[in-house]
Formats: sequence, C-alpha cells, structure tokens
Amino acid sequence: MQISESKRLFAHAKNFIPGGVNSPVRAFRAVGGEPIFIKKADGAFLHDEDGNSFIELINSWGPMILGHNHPMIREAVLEAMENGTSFGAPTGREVEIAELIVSMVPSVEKVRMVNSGTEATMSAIRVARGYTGRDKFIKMEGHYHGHGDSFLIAAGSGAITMGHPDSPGVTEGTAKDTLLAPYNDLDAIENLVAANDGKIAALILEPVPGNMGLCLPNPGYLQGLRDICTREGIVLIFDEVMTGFRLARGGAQELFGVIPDMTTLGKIIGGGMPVGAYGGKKEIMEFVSPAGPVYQAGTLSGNPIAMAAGLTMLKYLNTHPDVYSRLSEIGIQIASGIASINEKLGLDFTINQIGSMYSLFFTSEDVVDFESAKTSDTNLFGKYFQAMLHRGVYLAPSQYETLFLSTALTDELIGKILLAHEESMKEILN
Ligand code: KE4
Repeated sequence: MQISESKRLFAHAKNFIPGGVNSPVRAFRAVGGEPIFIKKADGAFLHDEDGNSFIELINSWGPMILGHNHPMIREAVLEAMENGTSFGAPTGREVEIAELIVSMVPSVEKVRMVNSGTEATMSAIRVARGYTGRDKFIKMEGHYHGHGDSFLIAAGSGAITMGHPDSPGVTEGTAKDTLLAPYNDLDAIENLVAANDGKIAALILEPVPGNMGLCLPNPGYLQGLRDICTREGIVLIFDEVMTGFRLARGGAQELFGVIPDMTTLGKIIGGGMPVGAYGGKKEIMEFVSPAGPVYQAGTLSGNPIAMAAGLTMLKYLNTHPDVYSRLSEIGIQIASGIASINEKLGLDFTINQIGSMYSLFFTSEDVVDFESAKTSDTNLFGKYFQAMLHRGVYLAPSQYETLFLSTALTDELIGKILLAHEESMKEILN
C-alpha cells in the first residue's frame, strides 16, 4: 500500500502540531506505523491522500451513523451557509433542536448546547455540584468523559492508549474529589457512598462503555446505580456521548429502561459538526446560568451551521426508527461472523457487541471492566490493525476503543470485512 503522501504530511505536521495530530489516538502510537491522512469520505469509505480507499468502522468515532458525506446533511449545511456562519445570538434552530432532543431522550427536560462531549461532561459535573452543594463525584475506572481535568484519573480511550490514564497536569486538589470504582461493581459504589457520606454530588458513567473497548452492563447494574443515587441524593449522569442516538433514539437509557438525572451527548448530535449537549431534570437544569447561578458559556454554542447538520441528523433518526433494527442486524452479522471464523481457526478471543457497537479483544477472558479489558494483548491487536488496514479495512487504532457501524455497510461490504478478518488472523498468528 502506497502511503508516501501521508508520510510526507505527517512529517511536516509534526513541525507545527504536537505529535502531528489534533487528537492523540489518531497518531497510531498504539498500533505502530504512521497515520493515514484522509482526503475525503463517502458512505462506508475513507479515501486517503495516496488514493487508497478503506471500508471504515470508526465513522469519525461515532457521528457518521448514516455513513459519510450524507447528501441530506451536506445540503442542510450548504443551505445554512447562505445565511452566514455564526451570529453569537439565539436562533430558531437552537429552539427546534432543543425541543427535539427533549422529545427523544427520556431524562432530558431541558438541554444546553455546547461544542464537544468534553464541554458537556465538564458542565454536567459543575451543575451537579452546584445543585447539591457537594464536591466529590464517582467515575468508573476505564471510562472516558473527555479531557476535563477531573476526568483524567483512570481514564480510558486515548488516555490509557497513550499510557497516561492519570494525566500529568491534573492537580492533587482536583484529583481528591474524583472517586473511582470498577464498572459493574455495585458493592464498590456502596463502599464509596458509606465512606463519603453526604459528600458525593454525582456519579457519572458510560452506561455502555466504549472507551476501554466495548463492555456491557451486568443485568441489574444500571438499575442498582439508579437506586443508590436516588437513596443518597446523588445526581446520576449517563455519559451518552457515544451511545446517545446510537443504541436507540433515546440512547442506552431508552434501551435499558433506566433513567438518569442528567445526560451528556455528543458525536451523532452534530451530524459530523462540533456539537455537544448536556441536559436533564428541569429542577437541576434551572441551576444553569442565566436561569440559575452555575456559570457555563460558549462563543460558538448553538452555531447555526452545526445546528443545521445536527437537526437534520436527529430529525432523520427520530422519524426512521428502522435504522436501529438495521444497525443491530449489521452488528450481529459482523460479530457472529468474526466469532465463527475465530472458532474455525481455533481462536478464543472475546467479542462484545450491542447494536452497532462492537469490540474484538485479544484475550480469552470475559471483558466486563477495565481490569479484564487490560488482559488483552495490545501488541497482537496492533498487528491485527495493520493487517486489516492493508486489506482495506480501517479500524479504531487502539484495543481500548469500540467500533461504530453505519447503515452504509452493505452485505457485500460485510463479506469483505469478514474475509479481511480471516486473512488477517491467519497472517498474524502464523
Ligand atoms: P469530545 O470532547 O471528544 O467531543 O467527547 C469526549 C467524550 C466524552 N464522553 C465519551 C463517552 C466519549 O467517548 C468521548 C470521546 N470519545 C473519543 C473516542 N473514544 C473521541 C476520540 C478522540 O479522543 O479523538
């Protein structure tokens, strides 16, 4: 595979951008080789600067649930551009998307638009602290809630991929208010609550975590968290930046029937443009300035171009619920196809899949939390990543990421993915 233009661009980029990329996991540090520079994308394909094309299973880390460069999104953006790109003043579209989000996401009675998932989670924790008057919050080991200081403790995604789950630059003063528990362990939560009586403002988690690779909640786990938070007056926050509008119209909270007090959203919500949001119960959201005292702001929050893209995406998902059954079919087809190939090859690797998200772990252990995810052979994963890339399939460049499928994947493309998988496994294990 010819990648001279990507290599040239990467070498040049490193003169001006730390590590040559604007988000660490893109640098391929965990999988070897150098990043591919993308020129364009459409449907299920990425096309790089050297003319290579890839069937892709990241979809911009989630947003491209309908495939890349969807005509209806492109048209909506171009139409909005006619009227200008940013006003810094309220617009009708912001009201329309807020009303739609409230109608789609069960926990959201009021919502504030921001520009990223990180802004959403940072803001949600601040509001929960302002609402309860308490300082501490609980996060799960291996979960990733963006790069806000208080979340970069035992963080997943790029933080663990780069080997810095506890990032330098986060002060002791900040870290002391972040309490950690293993995912899928209710006893650990009870112990933290007992040891910090009346001091915990919030519990935030990825209800279906994708940032240590994909894990599933044990039966009753999410409801257990709900019950503890209700009993203790702790604000339960579902970080649905990944799962929101992906696992169901109303995200994981709709799928599992457990309703948090607040929800953070991102990725799909912007249709590929920079958008995040946080929302929840009216009585909590009324604490947000200017309605209440908790300050949060943003120059480009509710940007008209981003709102046009996001509104078009959400309107489609809201009126085409069949998308979710199709995405689940695709997820099951790929995961079961991989499982049967692995069985034929005598391989006992773990696959976790739900809807249009899945992860292949290079471990034979069940992967139910951060510790079990970390038993994976990340070197072997790196070889697999490169073998698949050279066969035209673009995966997330880290074992500690989930894959995101789109409706652009046809049966023919799924067949190509499974063929590439079989050939790659034979290559790396011989
Ligand atoms: P952003 O600030 O990257 O928009 O969102 C942060 C975030 C918050 N919560 C969850 C559950 C997330 O998955 C994310 C971001 N996800 C990563 C992928 N694991 C973004 C990719 C990257 O960091 O480049």
